[in-house]
Amino acid sequence: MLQILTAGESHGPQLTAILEGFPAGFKIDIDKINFQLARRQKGYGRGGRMKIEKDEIQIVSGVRGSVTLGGPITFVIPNRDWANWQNIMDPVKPISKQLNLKEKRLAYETTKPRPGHADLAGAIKWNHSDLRNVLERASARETTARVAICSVPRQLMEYFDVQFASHVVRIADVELKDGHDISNLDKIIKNTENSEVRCIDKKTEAKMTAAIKSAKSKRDSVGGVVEVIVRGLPAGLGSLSQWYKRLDGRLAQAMMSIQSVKGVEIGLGFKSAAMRGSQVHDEIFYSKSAGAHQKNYFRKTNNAGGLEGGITNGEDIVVRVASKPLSTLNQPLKTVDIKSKKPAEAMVERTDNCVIPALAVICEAMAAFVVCDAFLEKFGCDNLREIESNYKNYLKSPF
Ligand code: EPS
Repeated sequence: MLQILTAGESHGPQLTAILEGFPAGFKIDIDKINFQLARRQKGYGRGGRMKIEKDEIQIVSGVRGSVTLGGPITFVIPNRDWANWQNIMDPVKPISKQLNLKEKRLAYETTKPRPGHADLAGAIKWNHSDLRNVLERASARETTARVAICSVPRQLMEYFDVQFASHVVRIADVELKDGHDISNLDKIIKNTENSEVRCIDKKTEAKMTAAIKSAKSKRDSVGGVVEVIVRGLPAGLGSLSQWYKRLDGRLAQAMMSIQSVKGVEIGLGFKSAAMRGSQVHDEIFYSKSAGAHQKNYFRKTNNAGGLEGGITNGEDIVVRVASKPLSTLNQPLKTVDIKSKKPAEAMVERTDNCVIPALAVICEAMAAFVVCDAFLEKFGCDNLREIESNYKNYLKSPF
């Protein structure tokens, strides 16, 4: 079983990520990991923090000469912003007595929880009177660690010819027209890398950018929807034998765990509820050209999003993920001061206006982790040689 753990506060010295259960003997490409981190940092609507950070990993365990050893793999990503927070966030020393005005605000104006944020729920849970003790870990800064560590399973999947792509299909009320063509993944990848909102259509891109700009001018934030596509996975990953083994459920949990996410759909998703069975289900065909990874069975439609019975059917996995607008607002909503219990305005922290382009990259990373876990379940997880041989046998075996 593949597992990831992350640690670190948003303004602490570093983020740490551990990957357990990854096979030995796989050569990882460090530049490709840092490339994923750079993709996550981009996007129109990001705030001031991204001008400070330049995320890059340091590998501290589980790898020797770029080749995985079989033990836990640990990455560390230093927070450059830490230099500005040492007086407040030191893991050992109490908050410094010599703070400037800005530091004082960051250290002590932390009793007015933001509606929609983890502030209040986390404070009640852990009995914290200082909301910074909650928000530092709740922060989506944590997704840096996820994207970094999930690049390793992603590279393994790419080695087995699996492709990952994503694009933004909605920002606020601007939506990419339904029925967009996802047949050419290379084109999607190229177009999204050249778009500051990761949208494949230039006209929609302009409208999305305008929606972010307009919200920003009103000191507001916007949410959106991203679509992730995973192509080339063999049929038969995941299982229907138990609820927790179903791959659609595992993907949904991974996506829902990303900060701000409020909805996940697979394939047609919610739309299928309003349609008839005859319109929804993907008819089955057989052709030698369909590919050994799906035993030559194929579909002309993919409303199921590549998953039936919680198991891959060899078609593209298509997952859509919806995020609410960020909850840190420069025009604060009403709240209650947890110290005085009096009505107040929610605290204001530096923030982004839109993180939907980054969400696309984070969702790709989580998808890579989940499908790699299922792949290793089926084809072995101790060493690359064994996995390659099992996979080759699977491709050759007739069905
Ligand atoms: C975040 C608030 C902002 C974001 C941060 C997530 O950080 P700061 O409070 O330092 O301005 O920039 O995202 C990242 C740092 C990142 O790397 O994505 C929040 O409250 O979730």
